[in-house]
Amino acid sequence: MKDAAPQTFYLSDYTPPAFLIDEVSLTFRLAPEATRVISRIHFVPNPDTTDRSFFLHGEQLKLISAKIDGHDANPTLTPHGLTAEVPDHEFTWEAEVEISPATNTALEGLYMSNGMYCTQCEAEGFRKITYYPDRPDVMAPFHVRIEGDLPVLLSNGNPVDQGEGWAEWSDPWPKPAYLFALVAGDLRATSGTFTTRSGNEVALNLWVRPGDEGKTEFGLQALKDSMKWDEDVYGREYDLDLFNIVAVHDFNMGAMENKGLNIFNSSAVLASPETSTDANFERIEGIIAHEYFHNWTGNRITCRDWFQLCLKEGLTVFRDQQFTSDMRSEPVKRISDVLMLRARQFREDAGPLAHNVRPESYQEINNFYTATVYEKGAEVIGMLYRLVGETDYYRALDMYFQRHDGQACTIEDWIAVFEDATGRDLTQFKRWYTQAGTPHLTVTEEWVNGTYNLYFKQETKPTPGQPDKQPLVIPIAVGLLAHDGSEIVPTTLLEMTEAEQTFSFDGLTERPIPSILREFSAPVVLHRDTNNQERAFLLAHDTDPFNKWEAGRALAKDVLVRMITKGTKPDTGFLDALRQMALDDTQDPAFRALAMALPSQDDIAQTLYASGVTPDPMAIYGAVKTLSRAIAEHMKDDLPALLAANTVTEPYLPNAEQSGKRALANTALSLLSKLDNGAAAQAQYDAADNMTQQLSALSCLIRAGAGADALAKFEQQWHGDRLVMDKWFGLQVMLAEPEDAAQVAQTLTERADFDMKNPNRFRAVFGALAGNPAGFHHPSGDGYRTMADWLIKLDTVNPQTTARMCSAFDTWKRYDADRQAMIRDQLERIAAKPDLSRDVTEMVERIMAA
Ligand code: 0A1
Ligand code: ZN
Repeated sequence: MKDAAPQTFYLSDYTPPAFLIDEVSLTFRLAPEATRVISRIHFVPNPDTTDRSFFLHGEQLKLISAKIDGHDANPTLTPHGLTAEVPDHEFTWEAEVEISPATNTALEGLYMSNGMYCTQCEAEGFRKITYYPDRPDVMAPFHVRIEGDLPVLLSNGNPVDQGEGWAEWSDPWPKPAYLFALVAGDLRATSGTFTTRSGNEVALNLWVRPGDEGKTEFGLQALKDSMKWDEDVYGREYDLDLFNIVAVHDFNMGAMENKGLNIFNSSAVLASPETSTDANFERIEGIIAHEYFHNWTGNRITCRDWFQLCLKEGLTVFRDQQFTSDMRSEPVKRISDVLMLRARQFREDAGPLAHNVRPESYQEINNFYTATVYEKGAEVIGMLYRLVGETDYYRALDMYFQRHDGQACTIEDWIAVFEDATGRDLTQFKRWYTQAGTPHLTVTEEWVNGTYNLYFKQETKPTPGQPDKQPLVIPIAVGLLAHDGSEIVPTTLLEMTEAEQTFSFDGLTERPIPSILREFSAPVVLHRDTNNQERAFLLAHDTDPFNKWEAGRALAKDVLVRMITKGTKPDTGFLDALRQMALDDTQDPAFRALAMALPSQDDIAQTLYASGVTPDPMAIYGAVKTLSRAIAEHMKDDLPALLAANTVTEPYLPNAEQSGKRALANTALSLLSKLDNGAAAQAQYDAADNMTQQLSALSCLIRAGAGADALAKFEQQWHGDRLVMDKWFGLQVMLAEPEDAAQVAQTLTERADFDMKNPNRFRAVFGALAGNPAGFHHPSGDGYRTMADWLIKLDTVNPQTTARMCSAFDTWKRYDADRQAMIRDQLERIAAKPDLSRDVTEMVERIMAA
């Protein structure tokens, strides 16, 4: 059944559930197209409300039978569930439904992937499994029996009993339905144990399909490291006898924190040196930590409703960022996170999809698993951390766990904990949750008689539905440097609360050079009238690694913007500064690699647009290419030595030290390939024994126009490995010449191993098309057309992934009239598709409304 007009849900409409549940028993009789789900649920009237209406969510279910206290329930079916007459006291609901996992290509609810059964219930997938109050504030202990002719049958919690063709599981921790999970298949485990600090031995298993056993070791270690870290840093212990992780090939997102049974996209857990890059290893370690950390921030304490999603996601992202920074390099992690934040979240905040960290309405909640909820949500926690300080932060967290364990909470609960733990009034701070858009912070300086004044002004532009913006609390970390490079005022946290505010520093003997927004202490765009001489000074002398990097980045942007808008040549001041940084052996190689990377084409487009210039993707592409070549030529004599000095000869380890060196070596290689037609890259390709080196060499060869041979060899070597082949698909589209990109993508879809039902493969091709800005925005319009063709096809198969990919079009307002018209045509074409999903309808409407 399709709605005439999709319903909009509002935060302000929240009402508590009429009934709570104190016990759930589920029996699954698995069959690919006719799985039976038998439920027995004990409902109790909710003492907190007088509402006694009974509604159960349910979608795409075939109801076989329904009873209340043993009598026919005679339910009334509605488009989204059912209602029934119920007693005004506790009662037992028993139902049997039939579902078809084998034909479930949306990958929500119970579905099949590569011969195995698995589930994805967040946010609202459980209603596709059985009739249930599918809302996170209804928490219950689950007992699950699985019957099926498969060797491994898993669910949440601890195993109770099992026999030939059946298994029973019991999860003692009350949980919302979105954390339910079931897995059944022919799976192999890599096992380990972890002893908690109170002495409980936890069995750990990482389950994979036969053939993938060689890729589990790293993930298992990452899990152990995460368990230990959460004990050491947050005092959080694991609370079951067993922790299972399962890798599945078909999955819409990265991974899912189901209680005791995490389900992972295989790309987010399987790793080996031969098949995974350093970046893959780091991402996997972070995602395993993220899902594990959810056990406390998400599962033990969950969200009252989906508007509160950032309560679990912002905090858990912040925690996984802390973890990675402890495991690896703090500055490198911070720089990478800010790069990601700016690329995804600032872009979102500046366009038609801008929304609050805590949204106030939605049509399809799956469309709000966004960079704003996750990454800006984490930045908000980071600001709280800086404002209250480390000690009070952990004191507040202890209070949060103690006060709210077992509850479904709101942002108000979270803020109240910080107010109670620190005595601060956080009323104004809370605006970070209720006001969309990235604040622009402008600073000017003044030097009067030994006093140095920093005058700040904050401004947030209107966003959809929010014309007026209030001043936010902005923690601004500042340090002051003398002209000899020494630090005269170490990092100090200024707390800005007004729209305009001045901070003064007395008793200085010379006018300092300021280093502002150290560590990127708030998610804002900083504007400061400065010059390249000062930027070069900060690049050389800033003691704050983030701002040191930021100075280099600002230099590069300035050079690129002038090349694009004024037609200037790459300037030698910049080239010298970059060279000096690259060759400075006192700096961490990973840092140097980051400092040498030019801003992305999308970042430049975003910067130009923000300064009132209509970006031309082709001009940006050309400028980046010219500048990279100029850097290569400027460093011609240094590159071979830089490459050699950073080439790791020891056996491959995916650690920070080695990966930093490889990153720097690969930066050198990519510059060198602009001068030697790919000769050095070919040598590296032929000798490579790990994916990091193999893939970077392959990229260099493709860029140098000499990739055909290596691409063929690569395919020959890896055709049996889906995850590696995803890289092969993606790279060709990502690195295609602008005029070819759409055709390269289209041609790849014609291969037998292009399967649009597999989100990883679809994203490999079309995520890469969106990630090739000059190709996607090519004046022919081919990029837009090809993308729309495939989004229309995918919508019927997998609405959720289609909707996420619609954001490729969310920057349309930046571009010239021709491009805007072409994009609108494609968006209208998508909107006109018969039976367009609710997910995509909402996305296209929001994007076009701008
Ligand atoms: N909670 C998961 C993310 C997730 C969300 C939705 C999903 O399917 C609709 C799947 C996973 C996390 O934050 O990792
Ligand atoms: Zn999460």
